[in-house]
Amino acid sequence: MRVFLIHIRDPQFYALPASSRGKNGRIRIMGFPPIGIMSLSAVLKRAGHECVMFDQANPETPNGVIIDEIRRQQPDLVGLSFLSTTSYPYAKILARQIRAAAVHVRLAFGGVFATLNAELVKVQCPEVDFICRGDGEQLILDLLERLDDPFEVAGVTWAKDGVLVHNPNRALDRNLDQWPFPDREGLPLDFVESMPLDVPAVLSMDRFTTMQTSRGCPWPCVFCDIPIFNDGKWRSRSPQHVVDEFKQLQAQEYGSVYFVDDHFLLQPKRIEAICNGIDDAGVTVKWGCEGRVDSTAQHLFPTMAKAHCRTVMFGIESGSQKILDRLKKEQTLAQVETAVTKAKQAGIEIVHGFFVVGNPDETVEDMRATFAFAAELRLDTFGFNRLCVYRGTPLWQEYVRRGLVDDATDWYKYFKCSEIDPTCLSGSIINTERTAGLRRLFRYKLTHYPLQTFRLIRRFMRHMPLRDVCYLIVKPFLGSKTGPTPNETISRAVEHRSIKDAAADLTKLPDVQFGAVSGADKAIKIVSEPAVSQRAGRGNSRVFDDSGA
Ligand code: B12
Ligand code: SF4
Repeated sequence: MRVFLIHIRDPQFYALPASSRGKNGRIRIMGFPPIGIMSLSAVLKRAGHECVMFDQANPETPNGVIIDEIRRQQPDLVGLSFLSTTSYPYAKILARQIRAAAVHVRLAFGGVFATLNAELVKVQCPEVDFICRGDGEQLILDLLERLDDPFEVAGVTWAKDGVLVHNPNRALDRNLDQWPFPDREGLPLDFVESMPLDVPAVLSMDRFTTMQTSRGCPWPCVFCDIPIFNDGKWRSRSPQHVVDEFKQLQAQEYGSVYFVDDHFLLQPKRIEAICNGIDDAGVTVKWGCEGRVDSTAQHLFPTMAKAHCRTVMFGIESGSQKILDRLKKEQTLAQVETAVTKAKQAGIEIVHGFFVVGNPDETVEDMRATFAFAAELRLDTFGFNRLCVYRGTPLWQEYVRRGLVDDATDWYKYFKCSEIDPTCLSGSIINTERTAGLRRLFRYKLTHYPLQTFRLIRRFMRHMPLRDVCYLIVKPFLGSKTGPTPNETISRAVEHRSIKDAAADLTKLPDVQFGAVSGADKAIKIVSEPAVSQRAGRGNSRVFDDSGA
């Protein structure tokens, strides 16, 4: 069968580098590759299906081109893949454009946001036939066999005769080694990482890609939906399987790879085996990963550095123990210090700290403590984002209980906590404190760690255009406004992008809303109700804030 897979993008998270074609003729995109659809494409092709991928970052395949191809090639299934709340409006618009152009094509949504909001998404987007929940590899194969009768396909939310059907969850796939490596060559694009990513993943201008060696995380952080997406479990690929993928990357001339694992540092034996395998195979691809500061694998930082691990990123979140506890982070400030110090001592070139400000119950003193703490740590790079709340997280549930969000009407929005939670500092205080904190932090770094700072800036200059380096340095000081900035509003996509005109009418198509819940199978009667999409289309969704350093 023929399947089209489309990766939906939030334009904030990619850009075309100044010279947009590499020596190999492929268009170069600064951003992360769409590893979700690349994984599914490899699975489909191995099973004998035909698969064509599109990435909204590709300037040569705007929505109009994708739609023309759908009309021309009549795929059996078109899958739209998107990660988060902020890309949902773009997915919705494209789905409506496709439906308007190709009345009979089967449409599917997948990804974290769609998984966690499946029934609501299905009701709001009746033009999408299947909302696919959780891992997609086996699911998409099963779905292709039963497009007309998906009752038996676990993990699919769909509708029969106007009644919503939420098939049972799919059992978690523990045998990740059974799947082929992602189809990285199937798109005519080369990815490089650098700006506009707030986070310098590996910091190079080499051919860049991502890899997933494990899935999930069992910790209870209140702002995170990963434990829910993965049923609180952590699953991993075998070291040999990971090393074999590294060998393939080396053969395909990738220079750097970033692990999109939620917690790579979980299992010491596995990490050691991967590092030894990389060394033994003579692989020189640089890599980076994320993990918790309480990892028991810290004695392996030297081994990782030797195996070309260049970047380790920690979710530090706060310099106030009170706030760490409020966020249920289950880590101590002492653990943070130990992890960062050990990583630097081991020779990891870039140690990055993710921080959040604007937390519930956070005071000005807590914020100042966070910047002071960040200054003293031997971090190379850091980001201070304002905490946002997403449906599916424990914090969202708390806000529902406290009457701060309405699950029925707010589910597709996301909010800076400070905009809705009276226990947070106000937006203007947070921004003022953040700017002042960053100034102090930079001054401290320059005076106390001049060599480290100089080396870092030199490294940035080597790998990034001067314009981007300057932007990276001044960006934290630019965000003094309160409330969602124009760049941060989802409506920007609907109101200001080139797809505006084509999409405007389509976003006014009637949505549907919950009617009656009928029976134990959670089937829900769908009734037409025009208000929802127009609300969404008008862009009253609040959005996010993300100023990194
Ligand atoms: C890498 C990453 C990024 C990258 C983007 C990469 C890219 N290509 O666009 C960057 C750094 C840019 C980024 C940015 C953001 N991210 Co992010 N990101 C991730 C991360 C760590 C990994 C995603 C990934 O590559 N997974 C690996 C692939 C293989 O999995 P997958 O895409 O889910 O696909 C599988 C299934 O979902 C399914 N599937 C997917 N699509 C489809 C389609 C069909 C038809 C089918 C059948 C199946 C299917 O099959 C695939 C294989 O099993 C996730 C955490 C996570 N574990 O998912 C957070 C995550 C998705 N991000 C999140 C957030 C909040 C953001 C930001 C909004 C952050 C911010 N405040 O700015 C932005 C917005 C990005 C956007 N809208 O595009 C949240 C989403 C929460 C939510 N409910 O919305 C997550 C879950 C992190 C978290 N802990 O909360 N992110
Ligand atoms: S440790 Fe990280 S991935 Fe795990 S629940 Fe907390 S924030 Fe999410």
